[in-house]
Amino acid sequence: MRRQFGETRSAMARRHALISADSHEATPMPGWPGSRIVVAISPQMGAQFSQFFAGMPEGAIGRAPADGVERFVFVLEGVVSLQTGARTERLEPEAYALVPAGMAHEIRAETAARLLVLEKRFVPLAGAADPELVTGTVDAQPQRVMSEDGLLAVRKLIPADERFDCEVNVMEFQPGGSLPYVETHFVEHGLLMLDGSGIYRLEDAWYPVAEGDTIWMGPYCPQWFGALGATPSRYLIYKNWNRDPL
Ligand code: UGY
Ligand code: MN
Repeated sequence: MRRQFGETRSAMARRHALISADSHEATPMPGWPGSRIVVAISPQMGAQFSQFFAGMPEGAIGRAPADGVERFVFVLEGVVSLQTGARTERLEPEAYALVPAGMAHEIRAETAARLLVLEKRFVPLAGAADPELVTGTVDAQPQRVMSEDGLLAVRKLIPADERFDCEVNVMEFQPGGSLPYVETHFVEHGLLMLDGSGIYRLEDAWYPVAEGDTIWMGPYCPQWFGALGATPSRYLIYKNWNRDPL
């Protein structure tokens, strides 16, 4: 990308956005003193959640979001501790946590760290119990094959029951693997390319994408991905889930 000529792969459309790292813009964020915050997805573009990167120097603190907001944290680099009441979890790269709305907590960078953070207003479900704190690591989750050719597999990071109003999955594509069809659905997605590269179809545009790219897919954004290159591709993908659209 030739930045001196004003070029970028970042693109904004009605139902989708691609944000490549060359166009990241840091902003201050209450609750994250001293951290480098880059908001990649936000309600300002039409999303009903926010997704940001937090670059934390060693010793930096991240405080809880506003009341009613749940938070998913994924460690990209470094080590953080997550303190909720008397419980402290150590999170290393590929570890994650879903902190329910209203749960007091603090994130502390034990080393310089880089996090992906997703936040949304929790949608309670009448009759369902309150969600609990979820923590885990990607490789500890079972891998389910999703395509007849065996080239696509998924790991689900959040329990599938109705207490939870969202899903976060890691989709893993062997070279040449693809989504089996062009999806169109009412749920939206926040996506981060973790490894590899490929072509993402979003609405009527096809984009080359690679590790570090963020994608927002709004409701009904036609979507398809095909993995390219000699090594597997992986992405982390959020969706609102388990709730009636009405
Ligand atoms: O779960 C999903 O909707 C997922 N298969 N979508 C996607 O990868 N774009
Ligand atoms: Mn989808």
